[in-house]
Amino acid sequence: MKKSGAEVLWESLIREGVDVLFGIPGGAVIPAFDAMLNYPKLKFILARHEECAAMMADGYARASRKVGVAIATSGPGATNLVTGIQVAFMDSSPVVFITGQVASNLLGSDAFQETDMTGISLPITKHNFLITSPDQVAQTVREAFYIARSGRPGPVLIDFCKDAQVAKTDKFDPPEIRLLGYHPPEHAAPEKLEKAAELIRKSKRPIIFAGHGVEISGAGKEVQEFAERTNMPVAMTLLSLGSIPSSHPLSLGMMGMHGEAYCNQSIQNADLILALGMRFDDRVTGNLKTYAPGAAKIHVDIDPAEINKIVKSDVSLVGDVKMVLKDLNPMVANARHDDWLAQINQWRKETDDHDIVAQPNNGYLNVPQIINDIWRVTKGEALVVTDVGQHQMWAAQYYQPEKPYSFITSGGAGSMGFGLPAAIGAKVAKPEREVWAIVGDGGFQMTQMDLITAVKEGIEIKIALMNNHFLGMVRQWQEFFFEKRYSAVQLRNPDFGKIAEAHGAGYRRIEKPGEVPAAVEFARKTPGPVLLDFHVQQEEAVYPMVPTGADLHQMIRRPAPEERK
Ligand SMILES: Cc1ncc(C[n+]2csc(CCOP(=O)(O)OP(=O)(O)O)c2C)c(N)n1
Repeated sequence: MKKSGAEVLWESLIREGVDVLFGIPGGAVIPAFDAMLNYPKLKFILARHEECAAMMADGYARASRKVGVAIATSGPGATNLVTGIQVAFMDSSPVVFITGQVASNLLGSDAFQETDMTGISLPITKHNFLITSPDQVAQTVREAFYIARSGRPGPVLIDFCKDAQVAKTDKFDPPEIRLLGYHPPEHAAPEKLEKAAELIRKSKRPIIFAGHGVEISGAGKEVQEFAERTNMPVAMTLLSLGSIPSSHPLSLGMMGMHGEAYCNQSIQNADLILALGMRFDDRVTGNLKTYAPGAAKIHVDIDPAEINKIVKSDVSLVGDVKMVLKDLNPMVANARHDDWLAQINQWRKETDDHDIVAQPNNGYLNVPQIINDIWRVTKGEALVVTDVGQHQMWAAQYYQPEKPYSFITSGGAGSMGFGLPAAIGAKVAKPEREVWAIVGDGGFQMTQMDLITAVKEGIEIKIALMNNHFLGMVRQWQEFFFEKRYSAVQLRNPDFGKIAEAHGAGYRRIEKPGEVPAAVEFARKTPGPVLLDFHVQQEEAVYPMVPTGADLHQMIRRPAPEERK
């Protein structure tokens, strides 16, 4: 018996292991949504904005390590996904986006709600497909999932013409993958491994960089073992926090613009960098001309396009981080670097940047303190999802995860609005985990409409809103680099209590430092989504900070306690 293209779509998704998807219907996908009713195995979560659906699917993918799926109609529905697609692309997140498209005979005619999604999404997807016949559906879905999750993961778009959803086909059996020329590498070349091992054996001041690729390849354990055996400290990127436990003595915490001062000092003084699955983003390197000047560089990445793109490597190992480390491990002897680690610990002692005790005790609520309280109450075990801004950097500094897959944030794209929907997706993926969204008042207002989705679906997320009445991160830049000329950063905020109430979510307003732990407990005990509205000090800055383009060790440091307000 023949099946419609829409039926083949759902059956193919189920075959790929999909059990939940996010989206909003519309004219060009009504046939697909109609057929979905026949597959009760699939849970559909109706978002209020396609951007949120995209970010929910992304949060789901990052928390579950499965492929996320979001679906939208053509035209405005599809273009509303674009920011979410870009976020997934920049952070190598495996999400399959399905968009309705006008009937194939209308393509290119400016038909109602026609948008060239192939053209629009080309630079921000790993791959995209246009389906014009039901015969293509099974094959396309199979390949889309394979591409999204294999090698360096990424978003894949399937643009699905309406007539192909309706028309019938007898091609729905599990197809073979036929992707000529697409062979993600796993193992690096043996002669290069030997060169890398030699550099590691010779080095006196080595450092490991753990990038997002460590989490993607599930190599946290291998990295930790390798670091312990070779006695190499580990610096992490924003996206790999938790890939080795933050409390591990070899952990240097986060590198880069708002990274630990001693971490950046270590990088600048290292004689060897072993960079694992990271892409040397400008937020990480600072001035490239003076970056890690004395260090030989070994770059491990599954994507050959990343090699020598920003930082020239002495040895490049193209392969999966986990496989490469497994191969490299037996080639490198146990080592000690006592002098080097003593030096790093000296730098560590000299900085009180991340010392909560040294925070100003001026009666104001401050964000580091709040995040530290959430960390203490949840024992560092929660899955934290952040929005973008100052609170994101403070969360990275003060919520120190012990486990991988515990810190989800929009890194490469840095997209405000990500926190709430991604937290919803993460909680759907990991219902057994405590999920906290840490958001700013600016970013929260970009996607707060989807609070209702969390309420309706009974999704237990706890939201810590850092309400400083500013677009804080931009304000900080204006304070530091534009002589405090505040342009378009002051926020007049709505009554968030009424917003929470309107959506049916729990709420508490917090104004004094002593109220924080009880509020966190209140959120944990109250069923359903809860919004904690922290009225924090308005003009605080994130320290340390490497100004854009400055040398990595030229950080603006936190003023001494007596100089603080
Ligand atoms: C979609 C989007 N628009 C604009 C920006 C630029 N931007 C980066 S941080 C920021 C301010 C964030 O303010 P808020 O959400 O209140 O968080 P805070 O920095 O105060 O913690 C802005 C406007 C962005 N990153 N993303």
